Amino acid sequence: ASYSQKTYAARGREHTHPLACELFATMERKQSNLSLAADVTTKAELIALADRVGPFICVLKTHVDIISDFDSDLVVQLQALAAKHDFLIFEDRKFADIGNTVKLQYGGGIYRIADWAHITNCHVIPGEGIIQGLAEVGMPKNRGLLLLAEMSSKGMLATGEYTARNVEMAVDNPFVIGFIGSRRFTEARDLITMTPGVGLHASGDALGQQYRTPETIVAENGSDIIIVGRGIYGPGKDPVAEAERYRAAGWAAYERRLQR
Ligand code: BMP
Repeated sequence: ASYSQKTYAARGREHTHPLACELFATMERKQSNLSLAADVTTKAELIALADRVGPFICVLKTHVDIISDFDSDLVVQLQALAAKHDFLIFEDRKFADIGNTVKLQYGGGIYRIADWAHITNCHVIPGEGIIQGLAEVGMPKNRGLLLLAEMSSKGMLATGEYTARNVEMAVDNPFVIGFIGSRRFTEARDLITMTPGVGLHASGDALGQQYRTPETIVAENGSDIIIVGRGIYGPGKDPVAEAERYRAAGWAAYERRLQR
């Protein structure tokens, strides 16, 4: 049977990557396949949002380089919230350079991403060396990597042969736990798909974002985790009510998929 026909709990028991086991177990415990894309721009806003929405999510997705007052205390506080609310942290860094450079970017600089982000991601434009460079830093820390096999935005160029090469590289590299993309890509091993561009509130934004529903993404396409940002915290929204709405919608779509 396809991995998308198996429960998250069973996949967590059988997975070979300890971080994937932890992620699936968290999803099952919280009955949540929802990740919050917390694209707010100050420390205080990020901490407040993560604390309010934390109970409903399995993964907090960050862009630390948009925080105007970033400091190492932010990371300490995010880690405390991850422990309090039982979620993992995914820094959406989208590395895209040669292996040697991304090693320095991932492990060092101001952000020291590998020290606190359970998950990060990269483009494979430079070739397989980018995965090897990131793995040298992340593997000893038990981190996991997602490849951007597709994107959600209008006119994106990650299609066809490029997407297929992403899938081959993911299958071959044990540091890779999955993809950013719109569907399940392979049964070669249990790679997790996380999908941004999910929304019940709009069909897109003015800058090319395109939204699909949890039902399409999880029940029909076999993706595992929905990533929702402005649908939860956008103008006029109640983030707690929206987070619970998206959590319930994502979980219901997962349950329907198991029955298909
Ligand atoms: P929103 O739901 O507010 O549109 O936010 C989507 C989030 O997912 C953003 O943080 C964006 O950087 C990220 N994202 C995306 O939208 N499309 C992709 O293909 C890859 C992404 O990481």
